[in-house]
This record gives sequence, C-alpha cells and structure tokens, in this order.
Amino acid sequence: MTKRALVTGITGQDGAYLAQLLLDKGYDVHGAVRRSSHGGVADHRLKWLGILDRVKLHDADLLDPSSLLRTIAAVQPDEVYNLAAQSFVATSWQQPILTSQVTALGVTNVLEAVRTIKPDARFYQASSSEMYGLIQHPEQSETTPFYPRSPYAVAKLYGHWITVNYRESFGLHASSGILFNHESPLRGTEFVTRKVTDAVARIKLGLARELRLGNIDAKRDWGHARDYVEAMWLMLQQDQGDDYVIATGRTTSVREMCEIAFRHVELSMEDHLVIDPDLFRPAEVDVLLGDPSKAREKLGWTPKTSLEEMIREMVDADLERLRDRGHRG
Ligand code: NAP
Ligand code: G4F
Repeated sequence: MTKRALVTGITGQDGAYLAQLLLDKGYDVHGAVRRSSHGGVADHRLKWLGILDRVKLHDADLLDPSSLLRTIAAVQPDEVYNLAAQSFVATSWQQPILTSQVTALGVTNVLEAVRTIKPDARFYQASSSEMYGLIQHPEQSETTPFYPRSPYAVAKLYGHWITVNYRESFGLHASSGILFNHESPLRGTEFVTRKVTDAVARIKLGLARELRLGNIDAKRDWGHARDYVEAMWLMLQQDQGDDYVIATGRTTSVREMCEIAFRHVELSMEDHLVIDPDLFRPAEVDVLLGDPSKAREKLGWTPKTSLEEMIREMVDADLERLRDRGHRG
C-alpha cells in the first residue's frame, strides 16, 4: 500500500528535502501551501530539487483551521509533518504576535485537525534547540530543562508541549523532534550560514566587497538538512511517538564557520568582515551543543555530513547560482 504524507511548510528548506526523501521512499506526497500575492506559491526549492511536478499542493494556512480540516479530510494522510512556522528568530522580536499565532497556536490547529479527521495519522512536530536558550547543561538532551530566549523560542516551547500533551491526552502517535540548527544550499539567505556563503560567493565573483554580521562569538551545533529530515521520518516509523534530540554533538562559532567559507575560495575573512551592532539580538543564545545519544540508540540515526563539507557545498551552490544568473543577464 502506498503511504500518504502531508507536509506543512513544504516550500521551506526542510519541507523540500523531506518531500524528496518521501518521494524516494515511494510515498504519495502532499503539501500545504499558503497564498502569496505573486500568484504562484514559493516553489523555488521544490523546483531546484526537480520535484515540483511530483508533489500535490493544497491551499492551507496554519492560521486558518478550516483550511487544515479540509486538507486533512481530502488527503487522508498516514503521516503529517508539521514544519510550517515563522522560523526566523530575529523577526520574532519584530512580529511576536504573528510568531505566536503561527509557531505556537498553529500547532494546535494542525493537531486538532488530525484529532478530528484522522486520529490514527502519525504526527511530527518541528521543535527546536532554541528552546534550551540560556542553557542549563553544557550538552542538551531530551531531559535538559528549557529556558527560551526569544518570542520564537517561547512559541516553539508551546508547540513542543502541546504535542506531548496530545500524545498523553488523546493517544495520538505524536513525536517532537528537537532539532539543532541545520543548513543546506536551500537555506533562506537571512540565516547566518547562507548569508555567509552567499556573500562569500558574491565577493569571490566581484559582485560585493563586504559581509556584515552581528555576534560572531555565538556557537551552534550545525548539521545538514538532508540528514535531519531522515530523522523526522524515522521518528514516525517507531511503534510509539516520543521526543528526540537531533544534533551532531559538535559546536562551532559563527567566526569559525565564516572562516571555513572564506578559506574555501582562498579569500581572507579579515579583509571583508564588518561587525554591525544593529545585527545583535535583544537576547542571545550564546552556545548550543546537542547530545543525540537517544536518536542514535533508538532510531539508529547519525549525521553523515560534516560542517566543512556542508559549508563548501553551500558556497559552491551559491557560486553556481550567481554565475548562471550572470549568464542570463
Ligand atoms: P523555513 O525554510 O523558514 O520554512 C518555513 C515554512 O513554513 C515555509 O514553507 C513557509 O511558507 C511556511 N509557513 C510560514 N507561515 C505559514 C503559515 N501561516 N501557514 C502555512 N505555512 C506557513 O524553515 P525550515 O528551516 O525549513 O524549518 C522547518 C521547521 O523546523 C520550522 O518549523 C522551523 O521553525 C523548525 N526548525 C528549523 C531548524 C533549522 O535549523 N532549520 C531547527 C529547528 C527547528 P512560505 O514558503 O510561503 O514562506
Ligand atoms: O542562523 P541564525 O539566524 O539561526 P538561529 O537563530 O540559531 O535559529 C535557527 O536555528 C534554530 C535551531 O536552533 C531554529 F529553530 C530556527 O528556526 C532557525 O532555523 O543565527 C545563528 C547565530 C545567532 O547567534 C545569531 O545572533 O548567528 C548569529 N549571527 C551573527 N550575525 C547572525 C548574524 N545571525 C543572522 N541570521 N544574521 C547575522 O548577520
């Protein structure tokens, strides 16, 4: 029997890679997409992966419960992956209410639609290492207390606990993946890794001269999105829903990540980097380092891509994109 999956946030970085993984596994893949004013949907990532014509898209917004009910009724999914969110931490101080509505309450909207229409569907919630915020233990695992430091992280904490609560209250097969930062050539350019690789490629091609960053002493546990979507799928193949930390177990500063990118194109970071105080956040998450032991033991999951390999892949993809654009004029 062909399995059917519904992915909210299918037009985002993780949604696109997850859709590709599920298609490769023979799934019938459906995506929920919100309306935008330019007529179409934000489908450039699905196009980049060459899978746009292989997924079925449905109009649904996390803020509109009736659209979610109708989509789940139409698709009758075996698995629901809730990846949609206002996902940029810095924006969450500018739009805290929207962030709460989509990233927190939106999760309940999806869970309610699942509970009402398809309670035997397995559910995945995209939780975040940002929930650890002001870290309470040097290595963060499923049992480390949370201390969120942004409206985004507070909203994600709600999403995490409502998922746990629906599992315990209604017996849903609901899992929360506490994913540490993961990146790829499909990462939005507002996030620091892609901002860096895009700028390095522009500087190398003579299209820009400087890169402006905020706090380069912040440290993150960075992995590759392609590896992390596999962990999402593995969670929904288990007999019971549960919570899992997904991370590499290595932490690196923004400064070191940036050096890797400049070194790859034989440029010096010091010649181009400008520190911009406007890019510092009202409250920072100084360091994150995940302990993925449970995922390794229970899911058999380990990351495959090193930070160096990933950053080089991202710089090369940005160079290629910019060169293609140049040829097209
Ligand atoms: P992303 O690239 O920003 O994608 C977010 C997706 O959510 C997009 O498809 C976006 O649609 C959709 N969306 C936003 N608001 C919506 C709404 N009101 N209704 C329906 N869809 C909406 O994020 P990502 O990096 O793929 O991350 C996927 C999920 O994992 C997010 O929930 C994120 O918070 C979480 N997460 C990410 C990381 C990471 O490091 N990447 C780590 C931990 C957790 P448009 O294309 O129309 O904007
Ligand atoms: O790349 P970032 O914007 O990612 P952040 O804030 O860690 O959040 C990402 O990962 C979370 C998982 O932990 C996800 F839940 C979330 O959705 C998102 O995907 O910033 C990383 C670090 C921060 O400490 C930031 O202050 O880089 C620092 N940074 C320094 N200069 C910068 C910049 N970040 C950005 N975006 N832009 C800068 O110019």
